[in-house]
Order: sequence, then C-alpha cells, then structure tokens
Amino acid sequence: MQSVPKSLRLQIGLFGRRNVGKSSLLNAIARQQVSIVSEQAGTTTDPIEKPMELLPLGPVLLIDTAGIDDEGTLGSLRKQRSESVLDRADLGVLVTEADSWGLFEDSLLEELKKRKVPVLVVINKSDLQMPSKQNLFSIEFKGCAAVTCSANTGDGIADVIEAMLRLAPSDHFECRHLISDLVQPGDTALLVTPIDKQAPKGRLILPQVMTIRDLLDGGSIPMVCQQDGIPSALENLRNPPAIVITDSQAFDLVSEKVPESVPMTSFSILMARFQGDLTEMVRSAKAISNLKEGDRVLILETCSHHPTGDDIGRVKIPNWLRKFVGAQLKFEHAHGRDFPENLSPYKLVIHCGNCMGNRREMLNRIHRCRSVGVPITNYGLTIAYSLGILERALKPFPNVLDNVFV
Ligand SMILES: Nc1nc2c(ncn2[C@@H]2O[C@H](COP(=O)(O)OP(=O)(O)OP(=O)(O)O)[C@@H](O)[C@H]2O)c(=O)[nH]1
Ligand code: SF4
Ligand SMILES: [Mg+2]
Repeated sequence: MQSVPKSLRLQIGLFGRRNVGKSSLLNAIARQQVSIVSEQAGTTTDPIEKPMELLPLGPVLLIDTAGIDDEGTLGSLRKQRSESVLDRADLGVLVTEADSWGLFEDSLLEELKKRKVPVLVVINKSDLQMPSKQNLFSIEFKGCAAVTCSANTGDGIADVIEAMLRLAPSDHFECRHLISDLVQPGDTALLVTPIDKQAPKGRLILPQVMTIRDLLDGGSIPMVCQQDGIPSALENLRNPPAIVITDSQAFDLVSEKVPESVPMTSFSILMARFQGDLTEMVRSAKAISNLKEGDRVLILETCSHHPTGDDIGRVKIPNWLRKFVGAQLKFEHAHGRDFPENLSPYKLVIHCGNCMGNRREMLNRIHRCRSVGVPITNYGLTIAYSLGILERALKPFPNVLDNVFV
C-alpha cells in the first residue's frame, strides 16, 4: 500500500492547540509511535506525515501538525507550516480537551470552513475529564461533529475512525474501477448470466449491467452468454477471453467449463471490491471453516425484495453452508437499513453484493463488524469458499491473494 501515491490518499490533518494530544492521537490511530509525544508544549515543530492503510477508509495520509497557538518568531514559522497543511487537507480533525473551546478553536474552525474542508472535532483526554453537555451542545451548534476519546487509553478511537469515514468527501470513495483495470482495451471478457426463475423479466440485473458498462468504458469487449453457451462462446473466440465473470450461483458449473488457465471470478466478488473491501471480506470468508453446530449467521441484503422459492439469501446460501459445515446453523436475515446494534451473537455476517447501496455505508458495516471481531463476507465469496474454489476466483486479484493466503 506504500505504493499508493500521496495524491490518491485521503489527507487527514490534525490541528489544535499545543499539548492537546494531536501527536498522541495520530499514534493511537496508527497504532505506532510515529510522532513524538511529550508533556512539553510545542513538541511537534514540523508537520509529520504517516501514510497508512486505515480500515475502513482505505489509503490515507495522517498529518500531525505543530500546535499553532504559539507566538514569537519560532511560533510564526510553525504556524506557517501548519497552515500549509490546512490548504491540502481533505478532512480536518480539530483536537481539543473538555470544556476548553475558545477563540483559537473558533478561528481554526473558520479557516477549515473557508477551505470547505469537512471538520471533525475530537475532544481528547476523556480519561481526565469528560466534556460538559454545554461544551458538546455548543460544538454541535457550530455545525460540527464531535467525538470524545482518550488517545492514552484508546477509548473512543474506533469512534474517531468511524466519524472520519462518515465525514470523508464522497469522491474519496468513487472513481474506482469495477473491472476495467483487470482487462486491457480490446480484450474480450466473457460474462455468464444464468436466466433462471429468479432472473427479472426482460432485463439483466444491476451488477451485470454495471460490469458491461465498465468494460465498454474501458474499451474492452463484453461477450454475454448463459452457462450452456460457454463451450460455443469459447470456440467462437480466436483467443481465450481475458477473463470470465459469472453469476456466483453458477460457479461450480462454470469453473468446470472454463479452462484453469483463464482467470475467472464472479459479479459478486467484483462488487465486494467495488462496494466494500475485498481483502477484509476474503479474510472473513475463511471464518466459514470455524462454524459449528448452532452458530448464528446473519444474512444482510441492501434492498428488500420478495423472496422467491429458491432465494439465494434464504435458501441457497444456507444450504451450501450447512452442507459445507456438516451441521445445522441458525440463519437470521435483515434488509435495507436494518443493521443490528449488537453483532456479538453472530459468528459470521454475509452481505449481498450491495449493488444498490453506497460504499461508505458498506465500509462502515465492515468497520463495525471488525471492531467487535465478527467476520463479514459476501455472497460470492461464501459460495466460492464453500465450493473450494475461492483461490481460483481470486486469481484476478493477486494483491488480495498475497495479503490473505500467505
Ligand atoms: N491523560 C491523558 N493525557 C494525554 C492524552 N493524550 C495526550 N496526553 C498527554 O498530553 C501531553 C501532550 O501530548 P502530545 O500528543 O505531545 O500533544 P500535541 O498536541 O501533539 O502537542 P504539541 O506537539 O506540543 O502541539 C503528553 O504528556 C501526553 O501524554 C490522553 O488521552 N489522556
Ligand atoms: S443490493 Fe443486494 S440484494 Fe439488492 S439487488 Fe443488489 S446485490 Fe441484490
Ligand atoms: Mg505534537
């Protein structure tokens, strides 16, 4: 991840008075001693940058700044350097302590607002003092989100990260490829779309349409067939397709018909990367092997539809899993915005492809599961894992394979 250029990282600037714990907060978020901390006010003199992969936000650049409330020559130099960070931050974190908001914080907030940068107020040192209701109310009144934490004990740090996710500018989560980065312009991609009882009348489903569109945008050639058409499609091509994308429910049949040398994956796995976090969801899929008799599994779908007889979430996935685990499991279902407050009873969460949802919300769900140690994966990965073909289905994503199957 170090290779992600700075320009593509979400730049998060930590600002505030001297000694409020900006450096301590950076270290707590990074879980490393990156920035020097001391009780001496004015410890940080130049901005300290820490590039990292911060789940669920992705690649970020955390920037610790010098406290900018000081005066004098040295003070104004520090101020200049910290202000240059104000100019490039995509997200500003204004660090304070309980009940200590003053004119300085007001002017810092003004600077950030002038630059149209979203602001998160972090009230640090909660182990020493919690903010009063009035303090919280007046911050809210200024239109800012506020989170209380202790960089020293780690309390509330997960909430800080979750709030950053909520406030990060939307374009940080966009401009990604669904598939066009996996194939070259001019390449053929073979898409396998079974038309069964569950297929909507007269149209393709959204992940299929999105894949076709992204291939066309990238100058590649999508070729579409049903499972039975695979042999003819392969025969009609002079060269093998650059990739085969199948509906996950047809994985077993398709993996038999497509030669091993041709990269193969599913629409749902493409969606896990595009709308969620593929690495995290693959890691979680491995938890399927730990399931035991009576374990509770939560199945989540972003949109509610009337379940058909052979519904994937209600019938097919539960059957595949019971067969794989060789035991009875307890399945529960939730739709739309229903996301249980208490995730701890579940041994696994399985999410749909989230084609109708937004990535930020999905990342937040992944983050919430992660923070309580509950694995969260998705339909396609569950099917591939329970059919024993997960590694094959991940060949188009070598980085993920290297990260998870080392
Ligand atoms: N009790 C308590 N002390 C904290 C906390 N966070 C930071 N401190 C202490 O506050 C002092 C200042 O912390 P720093 O992280 O260096 O503060 P800073 O804002 O980076 O300070 P400058 O670099 O001088 O602007 C240190 O003694 C820290 O140990 C906290 O959550 N709780
Ligand atoms: S949002 Fe989920 S349940 Fe709805 S169509 Fe997309 S993948 Fe299926
Ligand atoms: Mg510091």
